[in-house]
Amino acid sequence: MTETLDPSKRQDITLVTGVIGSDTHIVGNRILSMALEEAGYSIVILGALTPADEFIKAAIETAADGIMVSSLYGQGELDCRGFRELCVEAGLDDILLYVGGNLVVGKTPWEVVEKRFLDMGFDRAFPPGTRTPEVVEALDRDFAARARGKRTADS
Ligand code: B12
Repeated sequence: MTETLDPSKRQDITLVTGVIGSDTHIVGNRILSMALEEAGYSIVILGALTPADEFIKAAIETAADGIMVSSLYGQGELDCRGFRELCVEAGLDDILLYVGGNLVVGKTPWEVVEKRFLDMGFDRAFPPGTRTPEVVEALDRDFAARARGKRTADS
């Protein structure tokens, strides 16, 4: 059986959300932020048009446990390049990094796109059309795994 986080523990976990780069697509990020808040997680909402270093600054200031990056406008790969390295430079070596929205450009298969973001150091990348209960479930599993000293539930 896969271990999952006790929902009462979600309030102890802080997640930073935002839309990276020059991307103005705010709707999905807002829905995601509200769903995570409703699930009980503590959410720091940066909104649209957020430079990479603003995510990291906010994560340091709030002692965040994870960063949820949204990207839809097709520049996600460029905007997210070096994101994990920026986290490491700032001392956030182990912070959980998720990315989602619409990361696919053209007809590139999802598996190829996903691998690119995982290779960049994101712990999980989510395909277009991901529903919020799936995100809550992944967070619950990963934070339960982290409590046992693992990086994610799948590692
Ligand atoms: C509405 C819209 C716009 C609006 C945005 C209004 C606003 N301020 O939000 C406007 C008209 C401004 C716009 C502009 C542009 N857009 Co537009 N837009 C869309 C559209 C139709 C819907 C996006 C949306 O709101 N979806 C609804 C929400 C609920 O879904 P979502 O964002 O995917 O979020 C869900 C999940 O993905 C997930 N999720 C989201 N973020 C994250 C993060 C994490 C970590 C996780 C786990 C999950 C997660 O949770 C959400 C809840 O289920 C899409 C096409 C589509 N049908 O998706 C194109 C689309 C995103 N746009 C596109 C493009 C190209 C543009 C422009 C570049 C067009 C242009 N040439 O000007 C500009 C970019 C402007 C900019 N600088 O940002 C392309 C992107 C293509 C790509 N990825 O390669 C799309 C896919 C259209 C297309 N098929 O070509 N757009």
